[in-house]
Amino acid sequence: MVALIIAVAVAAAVYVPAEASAKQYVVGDERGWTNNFDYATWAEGKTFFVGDSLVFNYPAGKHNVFKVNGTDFQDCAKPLAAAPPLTSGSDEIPLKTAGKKWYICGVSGHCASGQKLVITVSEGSAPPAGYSSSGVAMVNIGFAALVLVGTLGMLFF
Ligand SMILES: *[C@@H]1O[C@H](CO)[C@@H](O)[C@H](O)[C@H]1NC(C)=O
Ligand SMILES: [Cu+2]
Repeated sequence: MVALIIAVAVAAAVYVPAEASAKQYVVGDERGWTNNFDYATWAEGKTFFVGDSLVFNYPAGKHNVFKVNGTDFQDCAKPLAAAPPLTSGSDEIPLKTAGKKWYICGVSGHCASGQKLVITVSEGSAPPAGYSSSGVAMVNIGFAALVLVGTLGMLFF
């Protein structure tokens, strides 16, 4: 009986959806988007994938979000002819492409005091090559067989 429970638990653990779902990252977590916060440390250890999104939360009017390039990020310079900043106070930015992404606050002095975020977005967390839906079917069949064997086992032993 214990063996059955273990077998079923293992089968259930194996049977998880293969595709990780898109994540929504609240930049700065409960601190939100603010100055005097270390966003490098916040981003450390996080792996961003295409399809994920960032949410910048702040009191509207106090801050804003400019998407910039690496040079402007280093210099804390607002982009010259780029798109206007996001200003809603709850700005969601979908991560549509892989690569480095840079964001700064355009309010005077804020970027210099740390209100800047750089992340690296990785290609989608798609199933690895060679994986196919038949793999899921096999696991399903295996799981059903386990349940059947387990049920028979309980009847006969
Ligand atoms: C970054 O953008 C600025 C304009 O805001 C531009 O002058 C500069 O050449 C760009 N740098 C790179 C590396 O693309
Ligand atoms: Cu700011």
